[in-house]
Amino acid sequence: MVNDERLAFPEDFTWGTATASFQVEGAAHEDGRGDSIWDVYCRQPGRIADGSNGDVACDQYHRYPEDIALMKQMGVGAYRLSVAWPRIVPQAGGAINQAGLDHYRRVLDMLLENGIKPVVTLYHWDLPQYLQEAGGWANRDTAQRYADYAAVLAKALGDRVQTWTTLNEPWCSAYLGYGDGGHAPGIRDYGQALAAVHHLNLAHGLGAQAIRAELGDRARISVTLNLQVNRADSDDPADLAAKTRADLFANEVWLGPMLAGTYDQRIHDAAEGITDWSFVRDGDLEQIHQPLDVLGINYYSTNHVRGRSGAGSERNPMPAQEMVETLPPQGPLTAMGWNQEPQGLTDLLMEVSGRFPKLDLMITENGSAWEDQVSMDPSFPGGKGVHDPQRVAYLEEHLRAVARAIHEGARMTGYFAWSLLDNFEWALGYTKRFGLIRVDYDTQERIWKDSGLRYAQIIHDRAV
Ligand code: GBH
Repeated sequence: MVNDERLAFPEDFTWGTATASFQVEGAAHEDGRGDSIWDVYCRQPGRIADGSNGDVACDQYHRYPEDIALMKQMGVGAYRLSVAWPRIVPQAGGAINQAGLDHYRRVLDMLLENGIKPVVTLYHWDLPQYLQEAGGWANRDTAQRYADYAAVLAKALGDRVQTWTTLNEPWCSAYLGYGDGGHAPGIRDYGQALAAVHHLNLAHGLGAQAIRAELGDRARISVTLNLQVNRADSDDPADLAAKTRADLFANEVWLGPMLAGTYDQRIHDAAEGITDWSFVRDGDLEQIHQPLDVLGINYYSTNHVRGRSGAGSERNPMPAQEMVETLPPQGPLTAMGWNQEPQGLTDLLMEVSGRFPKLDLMITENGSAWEDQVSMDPSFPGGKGVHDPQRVAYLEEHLRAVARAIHEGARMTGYFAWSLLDNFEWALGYTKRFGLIRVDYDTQERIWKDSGLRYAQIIHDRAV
């Protein structure tokens, strides 16, 4: 067992929880909000496991005072939330919806009054539908529309927000949205997926510049990536080549342009048969490569790969992965079917730190889904609660993994647990629960779980 010292966290470490607009807000047709690609996707039969949608979700649009009070009780110092683009620019033409901005002003004011720092993501997957009708992220113009939207937010909310995150997991937007179709807009076309990769990179760069132009050094600019920890099954050259190929398309397509101003030549070569890369124009990489104040990393599990012998049937969300075989995850698995490998988080943080030693890092999401049950138990606030020992263990083990990375020199500035609340888990609807606090979807009641109480204790102790 590691000694206590190493499991303590720095005094200025940020403890937070995270959510995303479409997953928690509801109020989908209120105050002038337009449709997002997820509203439309949810209406297509068979897309969402339980046939649900985001119309009500956790109703946080109306219940944010209660949720902020819960965070205050938990002792968190920061809340990572996202702004719904279709609330701010609901229709084609670019007119700004004042009611949308007013809503976020009220939320941010209440967070600040309660001593909770907002960390605002500009884009967590809810693209306005009218932009998808013009091609979505496969269309270069979307990056420019995104920059316009970023400028509006910086101007309207810049006095209340210091830390801005341009994009959440562009991996999912590009590959699940356009390569696989399991996320909105439901397109299955590797050529469009690669165009989306580039236009998301461009959006990041243009958006970062728009925020900087408005707020200068007052803004801390970040992006959140779900960097994949790919483990090769053996030292066999085919297995190592499979890992490299997965790394290139999962991680290097973002890290290269955003942090070093370049696409690795191997990415171009590997995707030669899929696209001619004509969407990458002169000057784009300079636009994308903007100073970053902090890199957000979302981490859930690891991915084990080996070289594929012969043509496989499984289709990877990422292009150019025919040589990559993804191995079945080894248990015990979470309710998502994901493996648990806390060491992967330490390894990832050390690898990123080694490559970008001056860059501050934060975990912008980490958490787990389990089959929760409510028990009547007077020891919980409210007289009932959820005993979720697996989520408690996952939380503790992953925080220890972060602490080990800090001890080894990683510049870790904070940790945001996914999620404050159970919420709309995308294509899985309301069937998977990640919350530290349970949501009863019939009554919208918030119910404490052991994990939420344990997190409060960890924050209080600054140690795990
Ligand atoms: C995050 O995505 C999201 O940011 C958040 O909104 C979401 O609720 C949360 O995590 C929990 O799911 O089998 O090839 O598709 C998680 C992103 C990326 C994790 C893909 C699992 C599986 C690879 N995920 N990954 S694949």
